[in-house]
Amino acid sequence: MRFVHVSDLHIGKQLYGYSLIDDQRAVLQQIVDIARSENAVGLLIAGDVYDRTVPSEEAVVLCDRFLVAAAQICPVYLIAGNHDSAERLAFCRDLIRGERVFISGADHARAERIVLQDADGPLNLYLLPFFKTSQVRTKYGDPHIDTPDKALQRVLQESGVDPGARNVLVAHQFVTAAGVELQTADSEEFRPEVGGADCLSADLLKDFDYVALGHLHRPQNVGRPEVRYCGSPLVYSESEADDRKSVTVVDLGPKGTAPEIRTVPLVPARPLRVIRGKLEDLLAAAGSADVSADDYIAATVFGSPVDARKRLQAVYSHLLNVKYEEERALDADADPAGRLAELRQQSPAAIFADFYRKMNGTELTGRQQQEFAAAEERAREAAREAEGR
Ligand SMILES: [Mn+2]
Repeated sequence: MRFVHVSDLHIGKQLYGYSLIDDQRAVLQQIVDIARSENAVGLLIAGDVYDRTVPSEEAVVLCDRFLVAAAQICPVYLIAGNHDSAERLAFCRDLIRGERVFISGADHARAERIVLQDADGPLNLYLLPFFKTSQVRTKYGDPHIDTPDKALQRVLQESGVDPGARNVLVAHQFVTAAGVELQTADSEEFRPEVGGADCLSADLLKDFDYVALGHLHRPQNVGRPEVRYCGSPLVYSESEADDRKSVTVVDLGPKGTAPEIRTVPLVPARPLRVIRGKLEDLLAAAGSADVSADDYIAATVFGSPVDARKRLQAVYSHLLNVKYEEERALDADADPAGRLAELRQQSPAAIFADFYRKMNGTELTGRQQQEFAAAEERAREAAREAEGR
């Protein structure tokens, strides 16, 4: 049974004031085309369908066209992510199930089961909208549900998962496993907390033959290949500029056999490029092999040349942002050993004063200088004590 797994569409998203609707229309068409060429039996959309709980009109129109087109290829199964309103997303859900669009309900504390059939027998597909621990605690009136793992345990118990059956889960949460460091991106509004206080443990998902996850925008597996974030279909922040976005295609055979999992690349209509260098070089780069004048451009300019933004804008039609890098930092890049030798000549107070000036654009006050001197003295004392021991 072959599924195409996507997530984090964020339909209606803007990037530095630019509407991404045309880019999204193009990439959603690619997803429909992939579902067709792969002969998928289902398109799984693992949450964050929209970028906002109250999506714009053009976002609703695009989502509408996308779901209609996709449902002509194969059934569509979608859940609400943290960016969606589960209630709004579920509009007319009971009606449109008949048209092969299955939307998770507004109940955050239970996964809905849909039973599918193929030559290998039944397969239980569970649709679980994004939930918070507090929602599960409130729903079941159980004060002991005070961690994400306890909440998930209760949700799975209430959902009646049969370990012996073929099971697939569609969910939108932070999931982690021992020894796994989640790869985050700047376009995710929330980050998994250090130490994993808001992360669910992948161990609790052992009864699922595949877990189609959304929430993280970079494709990645969590512990085992069958617990997978497929990632967002487009680059939604500078930090993802080098990511290759894709959909995940998963083939499930009989229970007990490992599913076959692979990716199919998505090609952005307008790529996002990060460029960095002297203003003249950045202006000259437009139209080179690497950069096109109508790409989305995040620029870092060396020094602080006059009218850098204006001049870049005159060349690049989709300039996102301009950052400046100090000449001093450049020298350091060019000659790190020399810079280090120079720093060693200076007192800690002088280095700190210089750093403060760069960060804040103002000088340390007398009081702040005293504070620093006191802190430095305490540090020296601590070091002397440590040596004496
Ligand atoms: Mn998201």
